[in-house]
Amino acid sequence: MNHILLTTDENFAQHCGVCIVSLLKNNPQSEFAITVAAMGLSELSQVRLHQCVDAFTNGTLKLVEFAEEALEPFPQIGGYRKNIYLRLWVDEFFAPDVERVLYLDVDTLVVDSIEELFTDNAQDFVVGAVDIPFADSHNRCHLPLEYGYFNSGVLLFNVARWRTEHCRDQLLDFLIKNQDIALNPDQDALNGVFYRDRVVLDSIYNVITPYFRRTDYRKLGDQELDRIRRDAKIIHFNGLARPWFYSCNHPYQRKYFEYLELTPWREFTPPDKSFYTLIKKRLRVLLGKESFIQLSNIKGV
Ligand SMILES: [Mn+2]
Repeated sequence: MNHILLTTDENFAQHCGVCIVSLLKNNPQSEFAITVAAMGLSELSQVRLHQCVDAFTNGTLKLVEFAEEALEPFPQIGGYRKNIYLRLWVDEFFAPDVERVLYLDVDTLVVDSIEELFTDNAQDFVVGAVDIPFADSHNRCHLPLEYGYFNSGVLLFNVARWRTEHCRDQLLDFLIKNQDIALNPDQDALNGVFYRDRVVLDSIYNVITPYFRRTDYRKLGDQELDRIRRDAKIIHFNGLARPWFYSCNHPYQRKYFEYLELTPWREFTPPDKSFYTLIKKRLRVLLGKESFIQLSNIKGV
């Protein structure tokens, strides 16, 4: 049984449902116990999330209503909502014998088997995560240059160590000391505190948006770029690349809408959907102005 954590609010409930469907559909050989922690999720969204899981035979769902008071000591930084910190309570959402949990941002799609994340024997880590290439956040996070800076949208938690080493308290301490500089609050804190205790996951487990832009990561070399695009297992629509906006030209937008069809949110229409947006979108490609690459072979059933 593989354990998964997602956190959401009412605004992202639909994307949470899409993410869950992508996970269950593309991992038919694996079984998942999914926990969704949320604050203020409507009755309707709760029912719908259950329907997403019930449509498959390889998953169960536990919904946890998170008590907001627990967030009080955590600083509110920049424009971020405090619910970004919910993932840090991973130890409280699962039974004491659960040792490993995969956290997924709800703006991700799982497009291939992720079983390997749960079957390897690595124990010597607090968290597993994927590097952000060319990140310039080292000074800010007091991070030695020889360590990579990771994205916190996909996190493999060693919950056993999370419990015994009081990791959440260590992060709170970092955040309070660095609240003026921690631009990406949870991510900076996780990097700043656990860089020595991180296992580096292959980039295919968190393929962030720049990988699908034509020029952003060119310095990685064609071979590595092609490999990551071809072998992608988890797509992360981070930054401004929101596939639920019609104007978005991310190559995996099509998959988002395919999985959306399998959820009770299938009636959703993007707020910016219009003939005008369609023409603009097509023109950007025709005129060579589109920053996203066009991919004909994308992953996911
Ligand atoms: Mn994200």
